[in-house]
Amino acid sequence: MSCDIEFGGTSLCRGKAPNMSLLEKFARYPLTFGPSPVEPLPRLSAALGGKVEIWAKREDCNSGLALGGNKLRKLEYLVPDILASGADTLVSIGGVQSNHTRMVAAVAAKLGLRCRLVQESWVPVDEAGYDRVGNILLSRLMGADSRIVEDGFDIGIRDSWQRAMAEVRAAGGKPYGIPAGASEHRLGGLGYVGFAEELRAQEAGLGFRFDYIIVCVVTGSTQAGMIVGFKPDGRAGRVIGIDASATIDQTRGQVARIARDTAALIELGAEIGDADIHINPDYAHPAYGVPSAETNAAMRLAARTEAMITDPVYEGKSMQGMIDLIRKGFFPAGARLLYAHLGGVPAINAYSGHYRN
Ligand code: 5PA
Repeated sequence: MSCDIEFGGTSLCRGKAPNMSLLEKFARYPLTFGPSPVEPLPRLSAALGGKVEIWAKREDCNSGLALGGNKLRKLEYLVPDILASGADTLVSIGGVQSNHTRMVAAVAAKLGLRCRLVQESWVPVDEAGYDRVGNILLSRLMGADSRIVEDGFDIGIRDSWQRAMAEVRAAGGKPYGIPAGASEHRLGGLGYVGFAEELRAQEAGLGFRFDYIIVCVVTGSTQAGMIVGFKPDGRAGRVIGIDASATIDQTRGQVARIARDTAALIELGAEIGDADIHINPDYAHPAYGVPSAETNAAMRLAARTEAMITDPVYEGKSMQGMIDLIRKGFFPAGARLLYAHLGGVPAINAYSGHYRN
């Protein structure tokens, strides 16, 4: 893959990231600060009985681009392909409060491209400001052409997105399509393979390995990439996906397919089996984008013990899942857990009514 963007005399695309052996042959365009921080959460661990040690890897603090988050790690591997395609407009899709579309808007601004966003009505909310604050506000600020449509929640390839690409073409533009969460994209799983390699290097410095990785899952390429990345050290099945889609069969199918395609793409040399894919469906209720009382309690606990802010759509649900699984004794005493904080905090502004008291 080619990349000819230069700044200050250095190429901004690195064909080979340090210690990224599984990804050596893929070009990467840096959008993040570098390895995201790993930090202990001692007060949260103590509040939950102190039998397990909880740490977090702060993907929410990974970049200076529009508040960062997991999508940037994925998009780092799409940008060389975007640049090689000669496209002038990025076209992507998500809900009204999509973090992913905010990140696509950020990448477009950074690359000097146009951006067309389809914001579907994924969440049945009626909160004042839902379509004005948080993620959509930031996307508008970055110059994206963000248009709200009525279609409901679905993580697959969407007609509304294909129509938007046709409209860009009809207007004389050259679109580059990025599906929801960058998941159904050939290169969408690579970023989180890199997460696993990055963590292994951090673990070497810490002098121990994490026993479990807890991660929120919806469109699937975050967990799928992790499964592939942790397969070589035997931890694929220790990646505990907490579903926030509430359409578990579709999410599970998408994770399995992306994991297998990504493993083939990087020539992993190992099969991804069913035992490598662990997704817990118990915390997505009552619906995608709607927090339960337990979600809000989990968000409050993380905020009040560690000042770690999570959102009601994604990370609040994986926090809820981790807390409940700890309380139920799912993890053996002494286990070290790594909570992957994937970002998403801007959306909390669209849910202010939940947190007034
Ligand atoms: C999202 C996704 P995957 O979609 O890769 O499974 O990741 C789930 C996830 N945490 C977890 C945060 C903060 C997320 O934003 N967000 C989507 C979006 O449109 O923002 C793709 C759904």
